Amino acid sequence: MRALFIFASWLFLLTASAQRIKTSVNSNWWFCKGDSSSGHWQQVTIPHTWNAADVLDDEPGYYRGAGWYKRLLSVSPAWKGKTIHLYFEGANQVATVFVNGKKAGTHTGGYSAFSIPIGHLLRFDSSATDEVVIHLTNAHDENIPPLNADFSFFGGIYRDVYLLAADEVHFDLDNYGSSGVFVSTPRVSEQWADVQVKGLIENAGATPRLLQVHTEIYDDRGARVAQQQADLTVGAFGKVPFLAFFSRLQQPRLWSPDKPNLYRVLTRIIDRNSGVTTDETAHPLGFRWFRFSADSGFFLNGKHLKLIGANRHQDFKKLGNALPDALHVRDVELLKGMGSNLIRIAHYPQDPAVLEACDRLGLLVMEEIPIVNRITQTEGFEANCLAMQREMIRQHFNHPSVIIWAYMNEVLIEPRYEKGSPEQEAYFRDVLTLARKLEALTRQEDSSRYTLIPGYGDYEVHRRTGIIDVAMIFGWNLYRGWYEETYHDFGKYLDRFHADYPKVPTIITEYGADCDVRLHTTKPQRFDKSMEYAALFHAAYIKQMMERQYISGGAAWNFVDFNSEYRQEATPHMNTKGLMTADRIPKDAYWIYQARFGKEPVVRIGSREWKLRSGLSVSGVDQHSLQPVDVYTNQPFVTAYLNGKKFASVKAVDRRCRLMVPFVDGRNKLEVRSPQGASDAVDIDFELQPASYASPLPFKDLHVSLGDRRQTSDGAGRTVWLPEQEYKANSWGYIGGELYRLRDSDQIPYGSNRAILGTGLDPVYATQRVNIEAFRADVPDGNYRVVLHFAELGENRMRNPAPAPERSFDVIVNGLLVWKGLSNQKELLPRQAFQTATDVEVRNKKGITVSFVPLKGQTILNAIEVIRR
Ligand code: GCB
Repeated sequence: MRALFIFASWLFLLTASAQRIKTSVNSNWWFCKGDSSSGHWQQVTIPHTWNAADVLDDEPGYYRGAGWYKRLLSVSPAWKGKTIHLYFEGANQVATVFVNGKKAGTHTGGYSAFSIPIGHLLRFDSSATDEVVIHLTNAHDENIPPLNADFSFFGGIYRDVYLLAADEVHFDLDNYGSSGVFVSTPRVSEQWADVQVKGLIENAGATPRLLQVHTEIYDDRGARVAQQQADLTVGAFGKVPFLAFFSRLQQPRLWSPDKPNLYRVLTRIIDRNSGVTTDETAHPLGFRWFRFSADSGFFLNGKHLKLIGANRHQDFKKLGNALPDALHVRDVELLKGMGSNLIRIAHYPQDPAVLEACDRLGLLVMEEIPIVNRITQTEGFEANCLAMQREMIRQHFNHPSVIIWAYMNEVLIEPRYEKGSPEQEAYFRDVLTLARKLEALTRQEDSSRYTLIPGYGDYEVHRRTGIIDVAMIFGWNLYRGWYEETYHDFGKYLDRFHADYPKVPTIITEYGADCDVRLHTTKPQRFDKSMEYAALFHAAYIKQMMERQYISGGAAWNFVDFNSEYRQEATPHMNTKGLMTADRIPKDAYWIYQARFGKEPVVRIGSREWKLRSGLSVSGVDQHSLQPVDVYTNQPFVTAYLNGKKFASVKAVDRRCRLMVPFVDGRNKLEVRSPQGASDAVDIDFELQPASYASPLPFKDLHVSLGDRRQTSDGAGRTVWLPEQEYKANSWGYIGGELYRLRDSDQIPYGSNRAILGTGLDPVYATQRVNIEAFRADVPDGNYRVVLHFAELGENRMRNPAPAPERSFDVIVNGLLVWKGLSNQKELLPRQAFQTATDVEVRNKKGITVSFVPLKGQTILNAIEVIRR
């Protein structure tokens, strides 16, 4: 181990310059999970999380506890006298840093950067190394937000770590993880702009120093447009403020989403005696001004701009929160490519790479600290919240893309106290007190941005508590058409708010619908989690948002599917409201935004990843199946070709062309072209199911999901499950029974919302037919395997589902009793996939009949397969 450590060590060399050196130290760390350092150590590279694997299993829950990291540093003796820090961009959530066995510092909070001075603990001995050890914990702590939220709190040093060495005279390194230099534009117009640069300079040495601060502004093309210098003196171990004010810089090239012209500010500290630069920082600078109006929405640089975009979690398939910078940047590019001009960095500050990309690519940012769902009514909690807000603002102050600082997402929602109880009233009062403190702090830290609190769709509770009046903007997280009834009234909800609060600007901080890319339907319905329902949902929100000028804009929830360990969805442990999958495959909603807001010609075939489809042949024609395919486009019409042959020319309605595609059995090459030449093509494999077994079409293996109106692909491109149909002669289907449906007021209108264990095919098992009498398939004579799938869904409730009442039934296949008394007291375990197969020989055109005979309670069937052997 020791040898490896030495191998892993680094020698930091002093460069000729006296300036600041910042080098990443991501490699060669050793990690040990658990609370003792005697455990098993493994070599890891940062970004790292210890939860990436344990959120992939069937079990709810993930490790919330301690972990240790260690690494050797070999710091050159020449660095003695420098100010040396370890700089962490983020580690979740309480980190204590030790150097050579002594505590260097600690930091609370998993989502902001922090800087720990370590110079005083280093050896500066070329024959010895220094050891850095970090104790980190992501254990729940009532005083640290987030307490409870719909995402997984991955533990680990999941963002870059740097070693930072500055000359003893430097810009303040002890300022909430910020650069210590703050750039602002107090006044901007098309003709001229003022720029202010300020901060503190520290002299960590024992002799007073005569210094000069040199500030330069470079335009987006690299030309220097202004400079200033000021002399100052800093006493021994002292700090002095500096300020550079550039008045009326002429003709600034404005920053906007369309033209994100980025200037740069360079500040340098020069020793007046030696002429040596002792420290230097560079910051982005964007010239823009903006305002929110309660009546007419958002204005940037004097022009009205509807804010359109999405929320973004720092989460990627199999990586958890430990993303390399390139993936952060790519998300911003993908969001921009959707035609957006807005990102809500939710629910916590994110990697600096995100903000840098927003500045560069032109996305307006609202950012917030992770107070989600509830607060703790303690001083400790309050102190942590205030510190987090201060860290966020100081660390990201210089990004021109940021326009809103937010805090407190839906904190009135937690049903901890009985409605109307004194405890609840006291809780509300404490929420308001904390909100006012955060508001005051935010405005004091930064008077150039807006403040915002996001609430949820219970209008009354927000009105009654007075929380709407605290921040400058009120944000609404609205799920009309998802958690509540129809999306058609989402605009009306806001109209009421606007009428009651004519002076409060508003923006839709969230709206979204779950969408599992394996699920498709021609009959979209709330809670079916299909691609098609989510597409309708987003189109409806966009329309109502665009119709109302007072709505500043909206951010869809979420840009990506993300881990939420306690969620039970069609894909358990995931929130699937993303416009993209967890590995960034666009869903149809993404194309809807692109077709509506994208600048380039857009022609996109929807559901392009749905490569294996199935459907019934058109009766009498027996050549093909007619299936709808949506094309999202900003072109007037598209012409469509199937396997090289033109079959339709369709006009766009609301940026969508609906094709009826005559899919043939086997490979289908679908191509669409617009008059301007933009085009798209996909290859789709189609399984043509004979509508009637009397037709000349050959038998195709049948996979049917009962109680289901969706077509489900297995995700691996092998099996496609058809929605149920009622039995018709010469065909197949169920006889008798009804859909498994809601049994209480929680209103889950589709199947069960619980995870099914022992399968990846949760959606197939999550719907069922109850009281079914039989399933018949009039298949041709031959040998078949019949596979039956069951799952005990229990009562259909959002919370605490009760077990289903006792049931037991016989299963008879073509007259043969194959299961005697299949029962939820024995084989059918709660929410556990259960399947059983039986072989049948079909003779004399008798087909297959599977009968379900109740002995006690109701019969059920979740899915059935008929496979030719
Ligand atoms: C919300 C929350 C967000 C959730 C989302 C959902 O209102 O702010 O954290 O993930 O709803 O999907 O339920």
